[in-house]
Formats: sequence, structure tokens, C-alpha cells
Amino acid sequence: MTEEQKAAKSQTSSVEGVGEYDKAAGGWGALASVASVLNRQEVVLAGAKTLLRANQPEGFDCPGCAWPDPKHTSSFEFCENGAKAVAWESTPKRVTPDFFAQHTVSELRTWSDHALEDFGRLTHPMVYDAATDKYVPIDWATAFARIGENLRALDDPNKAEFYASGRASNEAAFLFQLMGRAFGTNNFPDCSNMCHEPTSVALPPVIGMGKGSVSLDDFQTCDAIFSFGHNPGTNHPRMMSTLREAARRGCKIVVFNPFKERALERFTSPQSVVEMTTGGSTPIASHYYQVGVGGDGAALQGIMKALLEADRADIASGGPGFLDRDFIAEHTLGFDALRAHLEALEWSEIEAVSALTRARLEEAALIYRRAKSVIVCYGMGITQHRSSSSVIQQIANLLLMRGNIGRAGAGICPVRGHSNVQGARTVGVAEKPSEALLASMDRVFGLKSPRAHGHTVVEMIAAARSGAVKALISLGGNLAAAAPDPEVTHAALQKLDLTVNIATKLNRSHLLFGRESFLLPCLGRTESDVQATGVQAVTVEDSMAMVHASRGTNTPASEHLMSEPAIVAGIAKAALGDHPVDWEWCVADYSRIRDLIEAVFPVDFANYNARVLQPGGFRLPLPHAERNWKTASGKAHFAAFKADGEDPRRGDPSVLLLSSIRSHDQYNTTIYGNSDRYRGVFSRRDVVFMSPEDQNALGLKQGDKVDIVAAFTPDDGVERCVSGFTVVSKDLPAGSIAAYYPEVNRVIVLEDRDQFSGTPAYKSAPVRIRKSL
Ligand SMILES: Nc1nc2c(c(=O)[nH]1)N[C@H]1C(S)=C(S)[C@@H](COP(=O)(O)OP(=O)(O)OC[C@H]3O[C@@H](n4cnc5c(=O)[nH]c(N)nc54)[C@H](O)[C@@H]3O)O[C@H]1N2
Ligand SMILES: Nc1nc2c(c(=O)[nH]1)N[C@H]1C(S)=C(S)[C@@H](COP(=O)(O)OP(=O)(O)OC[C@H]3O[C@@H](n4cnc5c(=O)[nH]c(N)nc54)[C@H](O)[C@@H]3O)O[C@H]1N2
Ligand SMILES: [Mo]
Repeated sequence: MTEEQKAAKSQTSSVEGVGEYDKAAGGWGALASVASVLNRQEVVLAGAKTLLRANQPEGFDCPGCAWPDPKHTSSFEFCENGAKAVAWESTPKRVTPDFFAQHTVSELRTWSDHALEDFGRLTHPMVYDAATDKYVPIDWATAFARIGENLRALDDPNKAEFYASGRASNEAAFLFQLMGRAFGTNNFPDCSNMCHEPTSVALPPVIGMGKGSVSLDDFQTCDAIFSFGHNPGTNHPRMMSTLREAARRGCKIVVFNPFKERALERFTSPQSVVEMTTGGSTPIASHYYQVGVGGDGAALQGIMKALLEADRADIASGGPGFLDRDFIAEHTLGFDALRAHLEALEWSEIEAVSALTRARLEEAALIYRRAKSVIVCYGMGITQHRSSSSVIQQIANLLLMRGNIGRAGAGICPVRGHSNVQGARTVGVAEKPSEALLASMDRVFGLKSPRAHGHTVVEMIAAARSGAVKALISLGGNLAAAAPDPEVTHAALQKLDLTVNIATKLNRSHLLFGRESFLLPCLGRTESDVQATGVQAVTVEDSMAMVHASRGTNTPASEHLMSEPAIVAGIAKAALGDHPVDWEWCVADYSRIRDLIEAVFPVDFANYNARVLQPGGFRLPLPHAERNWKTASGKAHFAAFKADGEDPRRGDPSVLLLSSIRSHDQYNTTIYGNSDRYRGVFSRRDVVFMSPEDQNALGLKQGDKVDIVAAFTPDDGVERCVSGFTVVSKDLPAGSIAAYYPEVNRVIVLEDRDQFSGTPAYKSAPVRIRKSL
């Protein structure tokens, strides 16, 4: 019996596959789960050996997440979900031309996301054949030539879109954006647009930089870590070592999350012999606040309001107060306006929206002010709402009030998703490029880069829907399944004339296209990449701006694969000839691409090729970490909260807010398996988590089958609904419910997004629940 079956069996619940997980996160359960994935993917010895090379100096960067490694030189650090990501890629299973000969595209569309990817790695370049409704093999040269012809036939370069998912290396991403810009467009919709885009747009105006300011070292000296809306036990398991060490030395860990996430409560380190052999674990959160979905802006303002009230009282009684007044005076603007804004807020409003009491928020404020140095970490629970950008600015405000940015043990820590999502942005994959980037590109390559901004993901979908764009080249990812509102998105993708997917595994995006569709299989991170001058390494940037090399060692999944840089170069040459570079020359030796990156970013990437060879790589400059504020005024800014979007419930308290989350057994749209161990769900994903209070109000009980319906039907008049979900009781704030992404994307309408960044409000979809018929 597997660990999961045992756990499921020991449950008291009468609902199939639903129960409690009463152990700490991590531990033997994590090891057992890895063994089971390795087995399912038929990864035996090769996979296990591959694992040992993850995040090693001579190995590859783990494709699992963007959390940094201790100097990227440590001994092997076990990570359950990193292991799954590696096993998923290094599987011996193959999707060959024979597979495609057996299944029409129409048939494949009826398969689940799990089933599509589970067949293994793509082996040959393929092209869609409308006559048979099948993908058929094509040779690389012909594929490139036809793609080039299609691109050249567009009467406007802005009719093409260049989508990137955050796994591509700096080298691949740089060539990709060079190709797009030389082609004449800034249409670079990116997975970031669905992820940490609010971080990238909200932080530059207030602290001068859209990246985190902390390094791993800061976690060793901070006195408190505030964690908002991220689930590291599942999504950044290596972060658990950092949190565990902090907790063990007495650092306060203060969590804001509607769910009681097990790993944030207690964790057994698979690295700890003592914990593993004695069944022990380490409590992680010292304080847990179950904030209502979408309530973080109110909670943060409540903490700041409480801090100001305590500060005023302290000053009145002759104390020094609790703000860093010197820092505020020397480094910031806008404090008085923020103070006035916070003072005018009603506690009743803060309590209603945050679902937390004034007393609890005062307690959080007390922990905050008692800590000398504080780090705030946050993830998708913060970035995927209607007012995410403004909420992130409240995080910056809170830190600035006590000078908690730009000194040891303190700072802001957006926890990024894809392993190189930050790097791809750094090297130019940006739909709203800075003038500095474009000027530099023009200088180095003799281009006249377009100045008009390009499309984000949501804007791209709207443009495809209206027929304004005709071609989509995707460097990885699964846009069709990741984007909101498949009702609209899928139809929009099916209006395109040209679809090109550079991918490792088959997914839904490869099945939703209009006329011509090419499927171009590429090497993965774990595989050895040999070009004309020999074996190549690529480089990536982690969540803390460390750039380091990654070198795969596995034999490629098929002899027909090409590397991502080589595929981009192939398309670029076919579309643009040798303009503005000799693409083949670049790809023959990736250090030439790094030289070009250095030429475009001479300060950040100075001596790129030499420095990346240093153990652990090098850190990109982070001026805000040195209190050098790259804002228009040269100061950091306090920015009062603006509810950019309307109230998601539109004033109707009976509307529930649905947060769409990841299970423990998935990587974004890649579904490894159907369980979510820590939340007590086994072998199924068709569940909706709901508090007993909401169930009572709706006359429901655990096990009932329900439909989830978007509360507000979009302009097209078509109701957005998903059916047959089973109610599972969870300790959640009333009015907050949750279910898995991407199954519920249908009820996330395109209009529901952060107004500033365009990021879909995946974590607060207004919905109603009705009993299934
Ligand atoms: N194994 C694995 N690793 C991954 C990924 C994966 O899918 N699987 N995805 C990668 C990517 S691209 C990303 S972006 C990251 C995602 O990593 P996370 O940021 O952890 O993303 P989620 O799992 O979507 O949800 C985050 C947490 O937010 C909480 N939450 C939901 N709504 C709210 C809210 O309104 N307020 C607050 N405070 N909390 C809320 C949820 O309960 C959950 O604990 O992980 C990366 N790493
Ligand atoms: N409802 C809801 N929707 C969401 C989210 C949510 O929390 N809720 N999260 C959003 C977030 S944070 C993100 S980042 C997006 C994710 O959006 P994407 O990044 O577009 O999606 P992924 O699922 O990560 O892409 C998986 C595919 O990438 C391909 N792939 C894997 N490895 C490689 C590689 O090395 N090279 C290439 N070329 N291809 C590779 C495989 O074919 C695989 O099928 O989804 C977003 N969508
Ligand atoms: Mo992400």
C-alpha cells in the first residue's frame, strides 16, 4: 500500500479520497511520494542519478522553482517536488510519430491535461495535417522555412506574438526577444503576466526596482518573517530548509493564508537524520492568520494602522515611538499622506474585508515592531487579485515604516515561480520595455526597435479574439490551459493562422490552433546540449538575482531534438535572414550570446562569461538593497492603497470568492498525479474546499456535488460554470472557497484582473455555488 493509500484509508470521512493528513509536511511521506512518481514515470536508475546533479556546480539548475541555493554549491539537497519535476522530464516514455498517427487532434482534445503529458517526451518536429486531422513528421529545415514564410507574409509585425514561459534560459530568452524586436514588435506576452507581474510594475515606482531586495543570508539574521499567500511546502520545498532554520533559532514566522497549509504549520526535514528517525518535526509558523481571500490589502493596512496608533501612544508617553523616523526623513516621500489615509480608515471595514479582528491585527503589529529586522515574503495569494499591485505597495509601505529595506536581515522577498522567469525578463522579454533597453538594443544591433508597447497575455487573447493578431510563437509553457476563461481563450487561439510551440511534452496549447500548427521538440534542462563548438552551458537567474550556469548531462530524449536557442535561431534565420546577427554563429557557442547580452547590459552583465564560472555565479546589482532608490525622485515612496478594481463581490455579500490553487502533485498545468496529500485529498481533483459556515448557509454538506458559477456573466452573455465538484470541509474564513487550477479557469473571466498589471484575478473569482442536478 502506498503512503497515500494508507493515509486515505485511515480517514474517518465517508467521502471517497477525502480525509485528514495529520502528520508534519516533508518527512517519509515526501520520500515515498517521490518514489511513486519515479515509478509512474518509469524513471529508475538514470532518474535517480539525474537527481543528484540538480543544483550542483557542474550540474543543471533544478527546473522546479526559482528559490536560490545556498551558494549553488551545497551538497545535494533533497526536494520532493524538484524530484518530481526532474523525473517528469527525464522519463524514458516517448511521444513518437507513431503516437500521432494513432490519434487525431480532435481525439486528443478530449484527453485530460495529465493524460496528454503522461505519454512522455516529444521526439520529432511535427506539423498539423488538416486532411487527416493529425500531426505528421516534418524535417527541421522545412519546418523553419514554412514558419519563416508565414511570418514574412504578415502585413504588420504586430500581428505576431512571442509568448515565453519562464523555463527558457537567459540565452534562449535573449535570442527570442532579439528575434521579436528585429521582426518589429514588442508583443511578448509572458507567463509573468499571469504570475508576478504586479511585483514588476508596482515596486519600481515605490522602491525603484521590480525585484526582491533580500539574499539568503538575510534569512539567517532576521527576527521575523512575514509570509503572505504562498505555499512553500508544495511550491518551493527548498525554502522549507530556510524557514525551518529560522524557526529553530527563534525567528518569528507570521503567516497570512486562508488555508492552514501543513508545511507552514510543521515540517519534518528529509535532511535531518534526527527528525526522520524519531518522527520529530519543527513548528514553522509562530503566528497564523487565516485572512479572507482577497483580504490582504485590508490586513496590511490594519497592521500599519495599529503600528501608527501604538507609535502615537508611545510618543505621547515620552517614548521614542516605533517608526524609523530618520530613515523616513532621509529616504522617503509620501509618509504623511499615507498616515492620513490609514488614520481615516474604519476598523470595522478592515475587519470585514480581512476577516481578521482588530485585536489580531494589533498582535501582528506588535510582533512586527518588536522585531529589529523583518523580511516579508509573498506569492500568488497576493499577486492574483484585482488590486494586487496596490497590495504589494502596502507590503513595501510596511517595511519602509521601520526602515526594513536595504539593511541586513530585512527586505522584500517576492517568491517567484518558474526557475528562470526573473532572468527572461532581465534579458529583455518584456512587452513594456524601458527606453534604456531599446536604446541599448538599437545601439548594439543597429535596430530601430519599435517603441509602442506590446501585449500582455490577456491583451494578446483579446487581440486574437478580434482577429488583430494572426501568429503565435510559444517558447515553452501551456498558454491555453494557464490563461483564464477558456471559453474565450480557446476560441481566440483557434482563430490564428500560425501556431508554433517549442516544447518538451504534449499539452493542450498544442491542440488549439487555427490553420497551421508546428510542434517543435526541444532539449530539457537535464539534457546535454552539444553545438558546433562542443558542449554548452546555459545561465539562469534565481528569485534573488543570482545568475549561475546550468549544464545538463542526460542523453537527449531523442536524437531529433534541438536546443531552445537553436530552434529560436532557426526560426529567426528563416524569417529575417542574417539580420541583425548571424544566428547560426551565435548558437554555435553560447558564450557568444552571453557576450551580446553583456553588450546590451554592460553594467549588470559585466564580464558575464568569466563571472558565471565562479562557484555560485554572481549577483545582479540591486540598488534598492543598498538604499539607492531608482525612482523618479531618487527616494522611496509610500503609496496609499487604491482599490484599483471594483469590489469583487460588487456589494453582494452572498457572492463567494474562489481562489484557484495548486495541488501538491502538479506543476502549473502539468498534473503529475491526482492527490494533494497535505490537504487530505487523494486520487481526485474535482473538489471545492469550503468552510462549514458557508456550507450551512447554502444548505450543503461535505460530499455534496455542486456547480461553481461565475457570479457575473461577461458581456457575451454566456454563463461560465464548471460542474460536478464535490464539497470538502476545510477550516477557511467564511466567504472564501478554493479549488484547483486549471480545472476552474472557466469561471475566471478575462475582465477580472489587476488593473495596473493586467494579471488575472485567479485568486478571487466571484462565484456562486449551486447543487449539481
Ligand atoms: N511543485 C510545484 N512547484 C511550483 C509550481 C507548481 O505548480 N508546483 N509553480 C511554480 C510557479 S509558476 C509559481 S508562480 C509558484 C507558485 O507558488 P505559490 O505562490 O505558493 O502558489 P499557489 O499554490 O497558487 O498558492 C499560494 C498560496 O496562496 C494562498 N492563498 C490563496 N488566496 C489567498 C489570499 O487571498 N490571500 C493570501 N494571503 N493567501 C492566499 C493559498 O492558500 C496557497 O497557500 O510556484 C512555483 N513552483
Ligand atoms: N487559475 C489559475 N491559473 C493560473 C495560475 C493560478 O494560480 N491559478 N497560475 C499562473 C502562473 S503563476 C503561471 S506561471 C502560469 C503558467 O503558465 P505556463 O508557464 O505557460 O505553463 P506551464 O504549465 O508551466 O507549462 C508547461 C509546459 O511547458 C513545457 N515545458 C516544460 N519544460 C520545458 C522546457 O524546458 N522547455 C520548453 N520549451 N518547454 C517546456 C511542457 O510542454 C509543458 O507542458 O499559469 C497561470 N495560470
Ligand atoms: Mo508562476
